[in-house]
Amino acid sequence: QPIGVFDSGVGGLTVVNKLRMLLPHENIIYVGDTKRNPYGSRTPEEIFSYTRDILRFMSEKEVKLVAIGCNTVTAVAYETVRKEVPYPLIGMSRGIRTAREISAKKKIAVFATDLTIANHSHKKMAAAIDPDIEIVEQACPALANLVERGVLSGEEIMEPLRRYTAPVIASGADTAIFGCTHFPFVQPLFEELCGDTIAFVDPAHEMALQTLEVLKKGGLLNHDRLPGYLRLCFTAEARRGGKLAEHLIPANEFTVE
Ligand code: DGN
Repeated sequence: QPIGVFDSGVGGLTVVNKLRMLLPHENIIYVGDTKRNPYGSRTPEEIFSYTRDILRFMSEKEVKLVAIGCNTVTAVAYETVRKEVPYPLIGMSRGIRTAREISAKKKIAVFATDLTIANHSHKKMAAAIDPDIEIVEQACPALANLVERGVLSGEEIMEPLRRYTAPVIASGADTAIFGCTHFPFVQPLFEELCGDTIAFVDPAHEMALQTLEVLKKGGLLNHDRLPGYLRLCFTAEARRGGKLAEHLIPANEFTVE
């Protein structure tokens, strides 16, 4: 049985990437909702409806677990929809635990979509883990869409990135979390702008560890010695999705539908 992973578009591929490193024998079905992207500026009702559509599709594919590769869906819908499905549903990790280990100042920035920032979900989780952590929230409204369109370098993306990183640099945060799964695609650009002062955390790593743990506990690990397959499904423009996937995953290792 496969694992399901989904996102509003290509962002969740950064999660697939980490999952495949940690769980190379698992089969993965990925759904990128490229038709209805971006989710970051949708209403909560729309997010619920899209999420339920995708989870229905995953049920038809008889998945044994679904990992949500999208912070926006996790922030808005996770707590409700997890009770509606017969398999374990894992929300996108917030990366707070990893960031806390790294941050000497306990001053941690979060780059995310408008909707995720408006939800303050990183702030809430940080407060629950360690009240001494200070979270600096930075919405990046244009960024997910640029990455989605494959704009991974040049002035078109550097201009908004400079605007988003400047206040975070000024805040003195020493660590930053990618609070949107599209953003690790452009980690080198973030690093170019933030110099050596900020360390970046991709929460997909925490999430992959959590997935491993849930599979193990449920006796659901695939003990096949063969490498797992990866099937990428996009609700529109499958070729574009497949092209971006090549940035992360060796080209001949997946099929696109
Ligand atoms: N990749 C998604 C996230 O992590 O929030 C959302 C991107 C989007 O649709 N704007």
